Amino acid sequence: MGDGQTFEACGDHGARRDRGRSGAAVVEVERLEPRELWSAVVPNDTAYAQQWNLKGVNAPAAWAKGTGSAAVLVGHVDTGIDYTHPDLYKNVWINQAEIPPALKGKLKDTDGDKRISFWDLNATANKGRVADGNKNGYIDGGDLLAKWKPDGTGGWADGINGKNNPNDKYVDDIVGWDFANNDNNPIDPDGHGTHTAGVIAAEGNNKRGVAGVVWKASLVALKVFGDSPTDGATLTAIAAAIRYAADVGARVANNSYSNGGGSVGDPIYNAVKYANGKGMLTVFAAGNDTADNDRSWLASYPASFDLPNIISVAATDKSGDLAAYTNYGRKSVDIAAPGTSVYSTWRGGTYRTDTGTSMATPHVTGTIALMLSLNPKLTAAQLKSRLLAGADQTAKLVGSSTTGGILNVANAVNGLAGKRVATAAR
Ligand SMILES: [Ca+2]
Ligand SMILES: [Ca+2]
Ligand SMILES: [Ca+2]
Ligand SMILES: [Ca+2]
Repeated sequence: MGDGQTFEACGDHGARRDRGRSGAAVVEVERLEPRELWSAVVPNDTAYAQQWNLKGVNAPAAWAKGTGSAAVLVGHVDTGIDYTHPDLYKNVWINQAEIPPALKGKLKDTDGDKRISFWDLNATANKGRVADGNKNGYIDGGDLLAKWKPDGTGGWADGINGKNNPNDKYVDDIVGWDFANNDNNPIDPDGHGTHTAGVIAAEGNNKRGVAGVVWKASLVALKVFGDSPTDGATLTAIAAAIRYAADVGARVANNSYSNGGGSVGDPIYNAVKYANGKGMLTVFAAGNDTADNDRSWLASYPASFDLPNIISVAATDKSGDLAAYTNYGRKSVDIAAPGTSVYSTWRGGTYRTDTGTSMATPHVTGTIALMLSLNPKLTAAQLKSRLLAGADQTAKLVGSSTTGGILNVANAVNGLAGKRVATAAR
């Protein structure tokens, strides 16, 4: 800390708003496969009818092809995650390096993805292996973060640093890290991070609440904001979180925050560049200031850094118009996604509607996670170019971004391996 600069979350919840820019797209378009057409999948989540945003990005057609995998790690740099939320707990990452050695050989990988996730821990085959310490009826991050007890009644926090990379300095980082308080508990005291996490990967088709863009994933909970609603996030906390995500193998990280300043070589710039070397995409909110990010004196950062692994996201409303608050930029913003009145998960196991480029950004992150679940071999450049090439260009969005279009999840997964329900020329 003490770097004298703080960042604000890009929701309307106690945070500032952003807008984007537009410019000549330098989109590398690869050969497009014949367009496939799938029948829409309608999940049974009780509040799904309120999720206009998912239909708005053609997610239901993409779900015919796949719905995600816990093998895909998604860095989540925000106010934390309510990892006990009934619609999110299974999709919180478990650091395999921090599984207590005494338990490691006893836990069964029930879905064959070569890792132990909360999906596994809550399966019958692992019943009784972990105590439901917080007594909510399922095994979640709160249970694992409890202190280790040899009799099996505690959690996994044994004070031993299981190494997850050569320079690991994080003890008992079981589900992520709190970079604001420098501890292992990234619980969300705010709600903003729980909201963006739900847009990415709320559990879908579980007869409860909402569905995420992907229904199954491993969200690496990286808390960078302080505990008070007015607290910002420091450059050093954000930079450390981005590096952490890249080091543990996340291929994409969500970043729903922005600041008026940023410079080449600052800690965040260097962290995003480091992530690029590790093949990790960073998806950033364009900002909520109704500003043109192409004009350097108005630009919002980190979204506006000129680095190849950044995707900068503007927000649209229910009518498909560019949202009144969103930043835009013909050259510096890449794509738009729904950001106004998005219903998702909230702290304390609840749900609510929120608005901002913060809410638009996780739609793109969730799409990248879905693409990776279908083909983990895609490079960061391939993921980005496919996603941008699939954008639906509309008259309302001309000039607002490099693509001048809105996210289309089905187009993004077009041509990737997966379960095909129907094919047609379009
Ligand atoms: Ca597994
Ligand atoms: Ca529990
Ligand atoms: Ca560790
Ligand atoms: Ca759900």
